Amino acid sequence: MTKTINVGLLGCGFMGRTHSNAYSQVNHFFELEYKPVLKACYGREQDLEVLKKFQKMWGYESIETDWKKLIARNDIDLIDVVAPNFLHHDMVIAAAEAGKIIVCEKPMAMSLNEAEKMVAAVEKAGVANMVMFNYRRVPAVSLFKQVVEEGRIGKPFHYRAVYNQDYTISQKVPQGGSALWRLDAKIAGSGVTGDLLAHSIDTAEWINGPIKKVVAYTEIFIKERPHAETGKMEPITIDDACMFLAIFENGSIGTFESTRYARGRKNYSSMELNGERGAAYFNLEEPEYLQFFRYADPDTGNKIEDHLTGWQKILVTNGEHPYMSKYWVPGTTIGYEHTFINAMSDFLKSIEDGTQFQPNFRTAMRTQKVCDAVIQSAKEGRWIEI
Ligand code: SOE
Repeated sequence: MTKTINVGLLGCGFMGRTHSNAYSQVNHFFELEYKPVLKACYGREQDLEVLKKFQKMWGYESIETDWKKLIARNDIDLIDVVAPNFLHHDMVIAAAEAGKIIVCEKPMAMSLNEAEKMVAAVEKAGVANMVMFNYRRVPAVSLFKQVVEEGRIGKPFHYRAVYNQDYTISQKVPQGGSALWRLDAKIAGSGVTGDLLAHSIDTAEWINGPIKKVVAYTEIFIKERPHAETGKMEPITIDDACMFLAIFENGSIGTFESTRYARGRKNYSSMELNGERGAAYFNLEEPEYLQFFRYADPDTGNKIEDHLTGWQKILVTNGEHPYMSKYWVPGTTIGYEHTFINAMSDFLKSIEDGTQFQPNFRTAMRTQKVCDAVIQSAKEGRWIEI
């Protein structure tokens, strides 16, 4: 029997669209006991026209311009927080106190201090909770994790993550407003560290285990930008670029790099792990491929003697690949939006089975802890233990 879950969405921007699409599509591809119903969405009074357009396009039954009122509604089961970062803390705590299921977009908070309070609230309420780190659910990234778990990489030595974009190079790009709040530290918390490297850190710890310590350098290339709402020049306080070294608990060492000034790169997230028995590489500009280098047999550890030994570029679209049996036929690709659908399916299944979805708030708090340590390290110029 299908049970409905009534969704209340807090925010109607880019992430509001990706999450709404996931709720609409998930039951078309995955057989689940639960079916999300788009019950209500929230936007600010001053954005009423945007909100109404959003409601119409995605088919929400109603709108609210007061998020507290939306959370208080008895006909809402699940609160999805896709508002700018500075609102996550208050919205999540209110949703937990109201006993709602909670979905929250990354980064979960502005700081570790906020994240700790959010974890305490959701755990006290005992509600199902997830933080949307959608890139774990790219089939090729899930396959990357599987390859590691199967022992095909062996003892890991190097982890290398990059997450680069190029949309802030021009001095004319303003900060703030509904489109560019990610450049305003009061709204976003941090720059590329929370917005982009949070993804890389989540995936890295999922694939290669906990990070023990970090040392970082951040840069602000453009020191002042006009504010989108006032037109006034204001100093930039977010990190435009960030690089850090990481030591993992398993003894491997990592490099992480992120910038919004990498001319030519739009959403280039890549990761490579080099181990004793093999290596794996993924790059979001070719999301349907996983690259794998097989050096030794995972069972015996013996070198595979072969004059054709080299990198394999695996097209991750077969039924035996993660998530792919739910979509089309081998060789046909899926896209960015499916990473959210896959995550939503896993979340609904975890509610059905009574298990903990990963990453939940507690797991995401670790990523927040690493992000905070990275920012602190860049400020103090020293290694920080996690
Ligand atoms: C920023 O441009 C952004 O939209 C991030 O906020 C998302 O998390 C990332 O997946 C794509 O880029």
